[in-house]
Amino acid sequence: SFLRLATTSDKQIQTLQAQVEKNKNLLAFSLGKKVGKKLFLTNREKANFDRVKVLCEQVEATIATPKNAEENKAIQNLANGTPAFLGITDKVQEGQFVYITGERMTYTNWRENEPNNHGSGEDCVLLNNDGSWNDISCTTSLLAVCEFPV
Ligand code: NAG
Repeated sequence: SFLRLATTSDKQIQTLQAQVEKNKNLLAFSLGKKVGKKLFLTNREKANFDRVKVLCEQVEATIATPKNAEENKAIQNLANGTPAFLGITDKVQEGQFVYITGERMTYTNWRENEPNNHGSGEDCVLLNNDGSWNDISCTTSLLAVCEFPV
């Protein structure tokens, strides 16, 4: 038959996969801080926690959640002196900080005497410009940093 289905060949798929890898490298190099399988990016917007959560979800990412010192440092460098939200809260149970994905925390970097649920209460987490963490009101406007699986 002279009718042919428009299928994608293995070779074309390989070419596309290679191009996707190149694009990832380009993004990581030009914009982000890549650590292992995570790429941290910011749009430089400052917003409250719920807004930052939505901003990240809209691009199929999650709020930056450092799970070791290297990731914490990468977010700190990207934030470049501007305090940022982390994807950690104790909204569900006061004093029990957990990842917004629900899992228990495996790494923390609290500043001395933090978390302290200061004032009328603090259920969100801020990454200070020195890399240390402080619990803070979720209605505070802080830098939006998202993490992308790469
Ligand atoms: C307050 C902080 C609070 C922190 C305390 C330490 C704000 C709104 N509140 O200024 O999170 O625990 O200092 O003394 O920044």
